Amino acid sequence: MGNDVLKEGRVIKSTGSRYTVMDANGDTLFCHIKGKFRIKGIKTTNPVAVGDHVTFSVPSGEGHPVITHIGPRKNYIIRRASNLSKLYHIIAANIDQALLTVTLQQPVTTTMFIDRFLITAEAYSIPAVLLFNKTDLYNKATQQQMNDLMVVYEKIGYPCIDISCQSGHHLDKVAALIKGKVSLISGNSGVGKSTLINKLDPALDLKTTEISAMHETGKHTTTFAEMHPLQMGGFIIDTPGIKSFGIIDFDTEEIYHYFPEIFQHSKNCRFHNCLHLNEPGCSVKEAVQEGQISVSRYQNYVGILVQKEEKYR
Ligand SMILES: Nc1nc2c(ncn2[C@@H]2O[C@H](COP(=O)(O)OP(=O)(O)OP(=O)(O)O)[C@@H](O)[C@H]2O)c(=O)[nH]1
Ligand SMILES: [Mg+2]
Ligand SMILES: [Zn+2]
Repeated sequence: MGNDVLKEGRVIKSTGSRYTVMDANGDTLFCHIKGKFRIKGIKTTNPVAVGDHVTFSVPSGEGHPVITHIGPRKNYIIRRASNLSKLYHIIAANIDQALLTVTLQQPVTTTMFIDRFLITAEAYSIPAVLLFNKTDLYNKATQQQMNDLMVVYEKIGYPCIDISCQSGHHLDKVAALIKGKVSLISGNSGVGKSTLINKLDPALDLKTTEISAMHETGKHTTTFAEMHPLQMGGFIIDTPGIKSFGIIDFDTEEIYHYFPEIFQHSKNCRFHNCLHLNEPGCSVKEAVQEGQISVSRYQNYVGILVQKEEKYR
């Protein structure tokens, strides 16, 4: 009694009322929460999220360890608890990077898909990296297409790596990138996410891990995120919900803020509220004409803007 020990750790799994916390030694234990935790500005269904740094007290006698404090979050991703709900569910917090796996063949990842993903990552303050997979399938023309895209995205500031899970090409680079970090892997179905993860850490076997969540009480139908520890150090975040990453409701005027190169040029537009469509004195359109901003990025920006406006008409 009264000799509770305070320890620190990281939430790696949440199943509603119970949290799996990994301590500094890499040991995991189940924790409960005590009291109320609130985040400013949003109402959430879950107070503690996967990825949270927490302080917990371990009772000297009987009973579960209890989470008593949550450290500040550098970022977090959320989704609505249900379609019309004002409540949000925090999927994960403190993510170091988002790896978007894209393929130019089997299947074709569109630049629209890439750009939608990237603006969401920007809005969440999560650094993004593009992995071009299945390069073993590419002929000269497809390779050229990939190189052109890599130039476009590298220039904006998104690192790009061409890889092949089949041949193992540049998988060492991906390993170096994820080592010791919390990475979220995303991308269209069939681009090779599971294949990649299993190549990087054969011990992981994600499917098996998911099924092992047997002792979850049937109360919650929500699928909870999980951080899978990597043997090399670091974690991979995997959740079905993150496949549709674009769940942020953007305001029309803020969309271009998440296209870093458009945002940069917008500072020189004549009108401070320029949307870079047909306004006179638009520096963004000038930069597109001069080739400083890629045409496809600009078109996707306009496409996202138009689609958003149509939704509310
Ligand atoms: N040729 C080739 N095929 C690959 C490569 N990487 C993965 N594949 C194949 O692509 C197919 C889909 O791979 P998955 O790893 O299941 O794709 P996924 O992204 O996990 O798909 P979902 O789980 O549906 O989202 C499998 O048949 C893989 O063998 C690659 O580098 N080259
Ligand atoms: Mg998969
Ligand atoms: Zn403009």
